[in-house]
Amino acid sequence: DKIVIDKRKEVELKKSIVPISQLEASILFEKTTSSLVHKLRNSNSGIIAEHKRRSPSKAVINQNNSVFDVAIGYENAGACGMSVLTDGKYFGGSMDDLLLARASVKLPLLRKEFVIDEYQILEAKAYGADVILLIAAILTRAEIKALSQFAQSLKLEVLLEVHNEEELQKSKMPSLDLLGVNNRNLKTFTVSLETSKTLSTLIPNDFVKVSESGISSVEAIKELQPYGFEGFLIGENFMKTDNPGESASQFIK
Ligand code: IGP
Repeated sequence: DKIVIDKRKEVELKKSIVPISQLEASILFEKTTSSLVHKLRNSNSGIIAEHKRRSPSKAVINQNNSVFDVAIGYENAGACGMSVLTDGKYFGGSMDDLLLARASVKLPLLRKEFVIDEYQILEAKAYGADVILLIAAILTRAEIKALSQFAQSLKLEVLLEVHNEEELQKSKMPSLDLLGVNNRNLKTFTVSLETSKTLSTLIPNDFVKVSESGISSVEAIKELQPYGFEGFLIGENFMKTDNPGESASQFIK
């Protein structure tokens, strides 16, 4: 996988210039994290709103809004959490985006990244994240176990993303907090909410179920709720508009 090779390179380069001791020295490293699980279970919007400038499937989504305006807009709209893409090459994001989001809002923050190494988890913590993403498609069961336990030891929550039954069966373990079903096929980019519906029955109830990608209407959420989904990760639908926060507030109201 091209992206995993890129990430290994990126992590090795970063390790050589920003040692772990420096990440651990960040004042954010001492901050108590806030729970996305708690937010999703105790408020009604269920929305995890994403900051996303572009993606491999769409070259331009948003070039104009600053991350702090988007973050504040999402918080005011009543989102339960915010997802911040930190990958630069494919999504135009950065660690600075995460830091600025952290400085702007109290919402639980998800570092949206292709995590393959503990270093990225320490980095997430040092830049103010509350939750990390692990993607089953690019990790072995042993890697998911080691990375999720490491994240939890730092009081970060873990959202594990799957796209099919095989990935789900491979990944089920107690060290995960949220289980996300990605409606987008990462190879073909086609989106179908049926993916969430089909996999929902196979997800044990001890995980908070999150439906990710391609959600563009309140009706879609109403359709997914009966399948046990409590979290809805939405990016493009908000970010493609001139005012993502305002779009989220109309969606949530
Ligand atoms: C958001 P959308 O279709 O609302 O913009 O999707 C989110 O689910 C998507 O960005 C995403 C993603 C990922 C991005 C889901 N899993 C893994 C990068 C890596």
